[in-house]
Amino acid sequence: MSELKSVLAEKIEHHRPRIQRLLKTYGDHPLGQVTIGQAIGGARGVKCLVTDISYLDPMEGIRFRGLTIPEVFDQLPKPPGKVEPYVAGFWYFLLTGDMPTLEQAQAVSAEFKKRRQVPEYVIDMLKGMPKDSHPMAMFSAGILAMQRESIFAREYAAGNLKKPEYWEATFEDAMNLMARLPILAAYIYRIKYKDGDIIEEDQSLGFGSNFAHMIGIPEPYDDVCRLYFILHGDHESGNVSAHAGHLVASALSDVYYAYSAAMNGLAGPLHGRANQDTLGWIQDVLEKMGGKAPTEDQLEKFLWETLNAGQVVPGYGHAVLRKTDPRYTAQKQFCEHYMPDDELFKLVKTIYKVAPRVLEEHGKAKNPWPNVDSISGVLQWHYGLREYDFYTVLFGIGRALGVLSNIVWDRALGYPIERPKSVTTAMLEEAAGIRH
Ligand code: HAX
Repeated sequence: MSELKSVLAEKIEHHRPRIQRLLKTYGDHPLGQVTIGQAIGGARGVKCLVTDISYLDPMEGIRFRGLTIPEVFDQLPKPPGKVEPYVAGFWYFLLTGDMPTLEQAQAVSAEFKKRRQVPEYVIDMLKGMPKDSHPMAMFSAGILAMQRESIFAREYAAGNLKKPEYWEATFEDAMNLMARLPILAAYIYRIKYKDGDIIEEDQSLGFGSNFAHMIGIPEPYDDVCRLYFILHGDHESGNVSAHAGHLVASALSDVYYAYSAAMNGLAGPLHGRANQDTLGWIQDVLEKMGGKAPTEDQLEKFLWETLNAGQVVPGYGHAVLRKTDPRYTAQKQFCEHYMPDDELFKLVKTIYKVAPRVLEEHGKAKNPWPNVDSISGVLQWHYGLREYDFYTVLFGIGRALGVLSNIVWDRALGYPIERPKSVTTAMLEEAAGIRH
């Protein structure tokens, strides 16, 4: 058994009685009331999911396993000579809640290397997809195609697993899928945009570096990748991708089914695709300006045009956050340090000066501040990844860190199949005392 798995096994043994006690002794304790507004309004704020992987405070932003973003980046071990930490170390941290040592991070990195072969039939299938398929459709299809590799599905069907052991087969699946996602994504990139001219993996390189190598972009793009994957790792459990993954897995569907479903949710313009749309919006503005950067007044006009056309300003607003997303701030700091003169970055900063004011005046968005997606594409563009419909796939690689950690824990703690109750409109009217 790997060290990560045995540490995890210990944590799980320790955690199980806490959940059992809460359920048995305090199961009827209320956590709040659900209002009619929440039932109609996408369950906003309803507390009915449990996770210890991350917590999102509306004012402070995300904490991973109790640590803020700067604390996580400060404490995670880094590959020698690199600026950004091991993604494998972050996976260790999310799964166990323990900050790994350099050796522990490197051990997980080595384990990922052993598991990262994407089967040939997946590559053939991707090559057979129409050229104009969205890369997220290719990503989701590639993950789903690998379902036949699931150890959990095979062992479960053979009747070999007892409930307390479900997590172990799920952990093996999660390790395999996690290791393969960057490889799958790189294949998609090369097939879709580079005429199928595939760059083979390099066993001397880890999760982020090998991805950068297979995409075909030199250093320091590997650091950008590690930063990007970690920042997008998790955002507690209620967002569409995390929730979709949890929901599908709750039916004891394996991680391939569950993560493919999560990616279908991430592909939506109100969720992960906002990073693609942000770059698209900025490019539109530049095109209308004949390539010149707009002034603040001109930007204000473009923002109003977008809003008056009934569209959202991509990269702004959030369902939970009520201030600037610290994931935006972390990327901004990277840009300030490594690419302060980049024209697009300057434009993103100008948008930051104007958009919150315009959104406030517009009066609809509860949060006029930028989220993670308003800046992430600028880094990619700067370092040479300019096919911006691919950006959500990058998000999808990172998001697996949180979603798959959660699914391993869901299995370990025996969380049941999810099944909230629906009501009819007439029942809501009756509850409100409305008479027809
Ligand atoms: N531009 C214009 N209008 C916006 C807006 C924006 N950026 N953000 C919210 N609104 C509007 C909503 O569309 C809604 O309008 P209606 O009443 O007409 O339906 C109203 O303001 C209230 O919405 P809200 O309560 O503030 O926000 P929601 O919780 O409903 O939605 C969203 C949160 C992130 C989906 C929303 O802010 C949005 O559409 N933002 C733009 C897209 C985006 O950046 N998405 C990525 C979010 C981060 C993420 O998940 N990344 O994956």
